[in-house]
Amino acid sequence: MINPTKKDQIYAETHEAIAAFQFDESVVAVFPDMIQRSVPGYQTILTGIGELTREYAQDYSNLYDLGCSLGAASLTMRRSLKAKNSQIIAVDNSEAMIERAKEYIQAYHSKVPIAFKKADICDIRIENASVVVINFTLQFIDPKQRDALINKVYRGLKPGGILIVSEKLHFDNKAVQDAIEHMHLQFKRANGYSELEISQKRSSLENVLITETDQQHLNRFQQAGFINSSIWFQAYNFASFLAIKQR
Ligand code: GEK
Repeated sequence: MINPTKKDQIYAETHEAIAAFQFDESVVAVFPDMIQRSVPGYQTILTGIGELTREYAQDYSNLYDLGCSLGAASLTMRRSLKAKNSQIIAVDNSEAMIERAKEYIQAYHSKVPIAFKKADICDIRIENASVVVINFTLQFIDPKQRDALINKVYRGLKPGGILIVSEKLHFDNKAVQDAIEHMHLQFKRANGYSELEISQKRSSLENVLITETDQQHLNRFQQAGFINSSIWFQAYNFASFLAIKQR
């Protein structure tokens, strides 16, 4: 059973060689602690996902949580859901994550079904959707595949449906990039990560987590067909976007 308070110490000791970051058993076991201590505003974003779901989920529709990890966004969506006869589809391509997510979610009872699927989010069908959440997962997708994924989401959304995308960002302006990155470093230090942990984690994420600017994201939403999109929340270099499909 998952222990949501188990501390992330994956990079606390010196690693001889830093392997590319993977969502394997070792990460799954500490995931709630890792994401809380690394992503400023994570909890507020989950609360916002709940609020937006309450407003925008439609009866007889699908709600998607793409890159669900342990299902935190699915849970918050389910708690806030007012729409009738809708279901949540939670997708992740890490076997370890999906298996733990299933166990984890069993602890919470609800009549709203959550269907867990182990799949690449670039390969699945999106249909009859009213809410699609991609919470800190687009950044792990090959940049060449990102346009196709967002286009697919747009096509699969019902009129009036929404897409929520949360991402780590970078900034074109070097002075701004340095200042905000420094604030994020301070956030991690304040949350107990050592210099060794921070630098080893950074190496392991290189070429795995590929950030874009806010404008790149907004342009992609527009090109996919979303007329209405904006950042609705930002903490340092972590932001969440809302895109609404016209009715
Ligand atoms: C949360 N949304 O707690 N297809 C499916 N899943 C993928 C893919 C892919 N191509 N690439 C990566 N993943 C969650 C947090 S974590 C964010 C999401 C982070 C999955 C990967 O296995 C992992 O579970 C998740 O995306 C990213 O609200 O760790 O920073």
